Amino acid sequence: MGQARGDQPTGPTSWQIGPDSARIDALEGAVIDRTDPILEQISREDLKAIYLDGLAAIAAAADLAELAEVRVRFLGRKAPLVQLLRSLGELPVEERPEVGRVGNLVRRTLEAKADARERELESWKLAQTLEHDRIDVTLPGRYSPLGRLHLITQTRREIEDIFIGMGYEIADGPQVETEYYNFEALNTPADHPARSLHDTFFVSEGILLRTHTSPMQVRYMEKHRPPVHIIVPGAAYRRDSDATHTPMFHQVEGLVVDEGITLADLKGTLETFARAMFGADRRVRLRPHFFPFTEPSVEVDVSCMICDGAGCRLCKQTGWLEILGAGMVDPNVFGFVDYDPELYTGFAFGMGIERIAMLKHRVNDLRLFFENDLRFLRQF
Ligand code: 2NM
Repeated sequence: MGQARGDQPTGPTSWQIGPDSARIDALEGAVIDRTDPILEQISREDLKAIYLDGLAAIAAAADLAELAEVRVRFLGRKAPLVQLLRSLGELPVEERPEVGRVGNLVRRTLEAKADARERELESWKLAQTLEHDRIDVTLPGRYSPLGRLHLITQTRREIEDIFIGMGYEIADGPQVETEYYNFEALNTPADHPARSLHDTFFVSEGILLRTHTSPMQVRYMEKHRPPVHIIVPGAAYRRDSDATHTPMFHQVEGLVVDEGITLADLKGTLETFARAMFGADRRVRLRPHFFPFTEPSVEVDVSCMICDGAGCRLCKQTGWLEILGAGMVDPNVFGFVDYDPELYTGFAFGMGIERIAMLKHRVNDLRLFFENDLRFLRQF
């Protein structure tokens, strides 16, 4: 009990008033205030000691947990004061009224002091919390730079949206392929130059990085019967590296197979695409070409979006810009996927996303797409 009197009290009063002396004043005021009217009413030394010790301990309680202990020590069931009040019957008859009255007064007073101290500690704790958790809501926010999609991704999505609008589905598949899907099933013979180590990245015997996304179209046809309307976007790889070729590039290939599909459907489809991508005034022309997997095959030009066909530097005075390759699917390809070439015809096309993006956004160097220079990327 006496220990509280010797302890240096810590806590709230120093925050409220300032230096340590204030806390000591608070404690000593409670302990040695000889003018406390209650003291005059207590004649028994033990009650007086309990009262003074209690006052000191309450004043010295530095936090709510300590105060709770003090309450148990002075006011709990086993506290000497409470024991004394409970055993009044064992005292001499003449002492009972005095001990009962004064004891209860001491108990009520200590309870009131403890309650007051509790409120004080609570407001101190709140003030501490407020001080500690203080934030300055007027500070500027943290800048977090906004990213954006790479121009190739933006362009890919734009192409996808146009074909989705025409009822196509999007399919994608592996970038590491077998020679069968990449060449064989696409009617590309073993002696074709594209199949040489010189032009294609081989991973191992018969396994390679796809040189176009067409192998996925073969895979799709194996699993689905006509009608087929798909586009296959994705990366492709060729052993090429110069101002207009990078070893990895991006493609969107399209495939439509059904009864009665003709070259006119191909031309109408590509015209719709070209106008959605490059402007409503665009015209499209087909020039004969050769691909192993289509017959006939064509290269497709769009009227120049700069000069509208008059001739300018972009179109090298021709009025036309090549945008993709296409053709009617070779019946041999249908043979590989068990489609009846007597029943079905189809068209296919393939475009480079980089090329479309360069034409649409007047990008003059393919390598800009892969250098990740923010000065370039931020422009789109
Ligand atoms: C092109 C040009 C022409 C093409 C053909 C096929 C398939 F799987 F149906 F045979 N897929 N893609 C094709 C046709 C691709 O890219 C310039």
